Amino acid sequence: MLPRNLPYSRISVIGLGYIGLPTAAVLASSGVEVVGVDVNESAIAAINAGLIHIQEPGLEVVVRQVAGAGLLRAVAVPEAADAFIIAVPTPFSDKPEGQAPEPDLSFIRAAVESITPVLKAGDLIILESTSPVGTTEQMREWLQAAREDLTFPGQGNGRSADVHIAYCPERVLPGRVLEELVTNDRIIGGLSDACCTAAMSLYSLFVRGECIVTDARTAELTKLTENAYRDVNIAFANEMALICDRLGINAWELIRLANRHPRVNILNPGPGVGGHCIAVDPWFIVSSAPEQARLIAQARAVNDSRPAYVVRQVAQAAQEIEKPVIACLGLAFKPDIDDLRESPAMQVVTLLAGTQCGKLLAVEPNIRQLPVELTALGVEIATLDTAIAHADIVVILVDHKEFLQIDATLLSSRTVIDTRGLMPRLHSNTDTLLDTTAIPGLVRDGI
Ligand code: SAJ
Repeated sequence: MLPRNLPYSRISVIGLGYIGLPTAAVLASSGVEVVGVDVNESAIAAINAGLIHIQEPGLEVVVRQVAGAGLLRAVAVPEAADAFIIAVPTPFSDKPEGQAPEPDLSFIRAAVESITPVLKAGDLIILESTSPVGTTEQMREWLQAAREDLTFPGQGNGRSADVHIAYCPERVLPGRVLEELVTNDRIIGGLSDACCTAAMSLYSLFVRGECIVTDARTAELTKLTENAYRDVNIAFANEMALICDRLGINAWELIRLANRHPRVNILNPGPGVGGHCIAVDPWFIVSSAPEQARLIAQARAVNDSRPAYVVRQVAQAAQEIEKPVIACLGLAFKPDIDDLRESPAMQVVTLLAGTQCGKLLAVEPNIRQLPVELTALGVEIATLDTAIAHADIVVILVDHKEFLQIDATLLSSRTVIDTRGLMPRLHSNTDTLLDTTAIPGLVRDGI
């Protein structure tokens, strides 16, 4: 039986990807009817059968329950609803060298245009997609142009406008989406106070964190700031790793010691920053304020230079060995996920294949098949045991949980290039120390 007094009887979620589908499922499990909309026919079919087309722990169980109970349906064309949540991608379009990439709002625009025919007075529209400052206001202009019969907020009619509009960014971490959707605080940026109130009542259906109200522009920049902050901090760690390499100091040890200070918390260096958020969102700030966002742009450059740096280290090690076999451990953009998109590990393996410095074996416990682009380059997929057994050089690109179980003694006769600081964690398993004298600096071995 449906709970009584729900503020919205039907909510539509436009875009059923990594954010939209979990949001739709969690909303539906609060008892409200949810209609999900997507352009991907196979995703629609899967969801209606209670299955999922993306990987996220625990999601399939929830989707199966709510689809089975008739609370979640997926369709291709939007239907009338009381509230619409837009969760579509905002990629950036590449620009010539030296210019900041520009955000591409075409998916948001298409989503807005798809709901205009079914929009009615009293509806609420929420944008969750990461967006440059001003997008929510731009959305209002598109809506107003398409529906002159309705009034929209922000034109001196905030309280009385027919339709409410708010920007409420998603902030969940892939791998912990179901938990973070409920427990994270939410920023609610309305185009008017009434919009904030309307959006608040929607999120109160499932959010147990605090909902904090602001205006739409501040909410848009808050989301971008969070990811730019993380990018800049990772860039600092990556820059310290470079400095350590230069000075012959172990970066992991350095960071561990510096972090013993009560007000220092340096992040981890790595082979680069992957995923669809942290490596992208800072550009939305840079493109809005290029003169001011100098540190943010520089951090992007530092992080983007990491894969090529790792490749140079491997190529140098390979020169010392005749016909080397190189085992690349991990392809995903971070640990314990199967997502290879925008992955620095993929970039390293692809660039390495281009150097033809040795035979490449890739180990990725979270996928069944190697991506065709790597197969085409002659890279072979291997199990962890086989790869280590045959390798002259082992390149650790992702700290997947499977790799934490590696017997460190098996690596003692190999050159190890550890981009994730995994080696010290192995040593604590085995109490075995490897000979690192041939391997200066951070990236060659993290001991
Ligand atoms: N990374 C490092 N060193 C670190 C931490 C991360 O090199 O110390 C790398 C990872 O290996 C990965 C990349 O950064 O390649 C990004 O991973 P992540 O775990 O930092 O972040 P995402 O992209 O999975 O999720 C981020 C989160 N944002 C923040 O933590 C500020 C998440 O909360 C957002 O919802 C998400 O972006 C998003 O959708 O915007």
